[in-house]
Amino acid sequence: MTHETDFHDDSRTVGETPEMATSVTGPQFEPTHERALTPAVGPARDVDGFVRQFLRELNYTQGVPLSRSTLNDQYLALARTVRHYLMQGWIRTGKRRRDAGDKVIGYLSAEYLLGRQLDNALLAAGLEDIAREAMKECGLDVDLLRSQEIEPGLGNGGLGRLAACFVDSLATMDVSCIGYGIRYEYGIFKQTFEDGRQVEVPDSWLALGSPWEFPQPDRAVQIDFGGHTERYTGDDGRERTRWVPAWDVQAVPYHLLVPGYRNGVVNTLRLWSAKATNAFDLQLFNQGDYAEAVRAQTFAENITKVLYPEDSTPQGRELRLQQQYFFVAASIKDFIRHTLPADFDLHRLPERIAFQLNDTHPVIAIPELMRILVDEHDFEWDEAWDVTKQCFDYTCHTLLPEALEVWPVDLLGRLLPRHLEIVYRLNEDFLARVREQFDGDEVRARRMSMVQENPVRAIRMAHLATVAATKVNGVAELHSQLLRDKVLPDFSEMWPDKFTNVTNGVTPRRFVRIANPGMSELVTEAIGEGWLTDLERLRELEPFADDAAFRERFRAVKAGNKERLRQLLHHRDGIDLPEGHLLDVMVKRLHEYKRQSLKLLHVVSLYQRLLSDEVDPESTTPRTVVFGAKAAPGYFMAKETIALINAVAATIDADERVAGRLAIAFPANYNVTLAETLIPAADLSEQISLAGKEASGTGNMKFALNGALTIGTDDGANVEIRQLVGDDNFFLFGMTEPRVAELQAKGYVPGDVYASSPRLKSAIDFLASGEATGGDPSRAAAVVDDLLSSDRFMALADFDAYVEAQEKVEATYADTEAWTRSAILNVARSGFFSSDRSMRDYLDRIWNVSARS
Ligand code: 26W
Repeated sequence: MTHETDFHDDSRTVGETPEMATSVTGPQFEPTHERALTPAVGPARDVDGFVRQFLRELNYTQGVPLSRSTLNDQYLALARTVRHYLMQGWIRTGKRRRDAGDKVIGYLSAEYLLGRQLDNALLAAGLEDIAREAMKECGLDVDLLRSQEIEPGLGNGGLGRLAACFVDSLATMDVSCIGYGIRYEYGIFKQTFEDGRQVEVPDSWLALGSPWEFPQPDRAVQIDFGGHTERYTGDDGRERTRWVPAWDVQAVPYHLLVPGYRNGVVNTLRLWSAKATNAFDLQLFNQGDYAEAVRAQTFAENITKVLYPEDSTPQGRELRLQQQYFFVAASIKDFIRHTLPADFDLHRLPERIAFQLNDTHPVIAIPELMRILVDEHDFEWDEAWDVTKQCFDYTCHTLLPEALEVWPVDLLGRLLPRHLEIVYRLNEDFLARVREQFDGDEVRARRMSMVQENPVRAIRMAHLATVAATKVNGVAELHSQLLRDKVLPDFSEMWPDKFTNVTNGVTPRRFVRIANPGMSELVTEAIGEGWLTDLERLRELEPFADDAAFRERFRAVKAGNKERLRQLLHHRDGIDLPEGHLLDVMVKRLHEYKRQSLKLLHVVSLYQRLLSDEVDPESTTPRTVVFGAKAAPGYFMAKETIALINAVAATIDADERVAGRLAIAFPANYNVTLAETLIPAADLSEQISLAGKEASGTGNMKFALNGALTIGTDDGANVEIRQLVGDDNFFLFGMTEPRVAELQAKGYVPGDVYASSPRLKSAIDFLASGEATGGDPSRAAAVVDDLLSSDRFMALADFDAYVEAQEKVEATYADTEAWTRSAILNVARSGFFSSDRSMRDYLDRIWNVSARS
């Protein structure tokens, strides 16, 4: 240590800058004393100020001198230091919003897949260089400290990551937004492989400290469950209902900071944690029955213990419904009680809040708001419904019928008896309207009902959401169209104007600037600053696609990103990626509709080609295929597919004959952090779902923005990506959605496809024989049997077209200049896919709020 940095010397004063001097007026803060008005001053924005704050955190919060500190101590102190710089922005933003009485976007989402916080906070606050220097002065490496952070994985996949991108954009656009969600103690499981099979390990993301959250136990709210309802006559002589709950828990808010990009704005994410109302039963405890004494506590606190790792197949579990009600009830209560002024007239609620329902998971908020207005605030039913309808909008994120949530009425009635009554009454009113408008069409009424009768009586949450919401949107053009035409056709006939599309987007701060600093620098050099908050400006790169020197530099950046990935996989997974290969990447949740099996069949086919005498291996394009995917723990076929990919990877890896030509890597535990290194390194982006099944995809956008070319079907946002980047810069293959529907209607027989395609037959036979799985045919049995007998997602039907498209990929890749040109054009033409644009669309067409920037 060269500098006197071991212990913070408090005799030195911390620099003050006048612009930072502002008064701290928290929500309930009444200054009663002169001193209370003393401005809180943040640390000086220079290396010295940063070092001082860092040492203060290390010494006084972590309680260690630098010389005795562990990496984790240093990471926590660094995180808290950066957090310090954001606090004034947070306080100011809150005050400004309260003073202005802004309408708030209440984003209700059961998932936020945030990714690491430190990198984003450093970028947003503009502190990257200062932090680097400051750490260097302390003899530390900022990159090493950044890599210590365990990302908060409070989501499963696309839907949760989208929520994280959206709150980032809203802060960057200075829109008043509170993201409401659940503080799961354990996020999405950590994936490990044992003998190639997925094994789930709990994700203890809080274990080593959580420097980004602020608990507010004093703002806990009570959430009720169970019991029954009673009719009674109110003082005014009116017949009323009250809910007499059987048990309750406390919802404790934790807030996280959502910093805008270099605009001083810091919005809030409010995540709820469950705590028992009574820690334990003292009487039982005193009798010595310790386990029984804490039983209630364990029960209550289980509500936010763990994220359900199911993505798209809801299990209808009681605990999941508890989670859903828990977080929306807490959020609405908190908003009314703490965010609105005390005397606020709830008739005007829609002027102050727009709750966005992120899929059906938070839809129980609709009857909850009705209950609050009718039972607790004496609203007339119709009056309450009028207010409620104006407060909600609903986004659907799926097309799979099995992903549409339904809650059995016996479960709902047991857990939330009043809510069930409310839904029944809403449904009665709604069906009366349907019968009136459609001539007493009973069949239609049954189709549209919020209540399904078979196989069990259950509430269709998507119908409830659609009836209540002012606007209902899908997440890509094709998806929104299919939502109108196939999923909710009766509703779109009844209310054509209710339905709209907002194509998803991704935040360029995280997925371009942080993930791909090399390319970002190159872009800035070419077109100047400003594109990171105005991503359509990437268009200005188009002419550079024809500039040979620029292409050369673009390739150098890609090569650097590949090298960075090689280093990471070497250290993280012990995987040694070959150099100089086409890097072909398929990363996303493992699901049959996404068709990882189709990619695997292609790999097998490539392997066969290399082993055959027909092709000179030297003439083929050396290729490394990288998979990344988690399977829902109970999803048998998904887990079999993972095991099969790993078995094929091991076989190919061990086969000297194909060394240097073909490799497969499957790093475990694909997450946001890995995505940030993987995506910028990719040459080829695999987006090969069965047309009509992938609602949008957002990985597809991240790849295009980082200069990978897409091989994809006409599905989800691929359609829009191809339209924008141009047919010449996108490898399209496969059936279109109408063709899929036609084939399905006709009766799809995978065996016929197998029999009629020699290349497919050969790949499947090879796989079935065990030759691709180290001689063990049992490894491939489940997947092969399924493909041949049912192939629900028609992988076989698209196989030949896929292989042909891959041949085009190879031909194009062989022409380095043409490939680079296409890659640059992908970047230049993908600015549309910024989540800032998505947010602008929601603001203009759904929320009717304008952005400040
Ligand atoms: C367990 C029930 C359940 C049901 C559906 C859990 C999760 C879901 C989600 C809707 C699945 C999901 O994440 N959908 C994805 O949302 C992304 C963001 O809009 C889209 O880009 C993906 O295409 C879509 O699959």
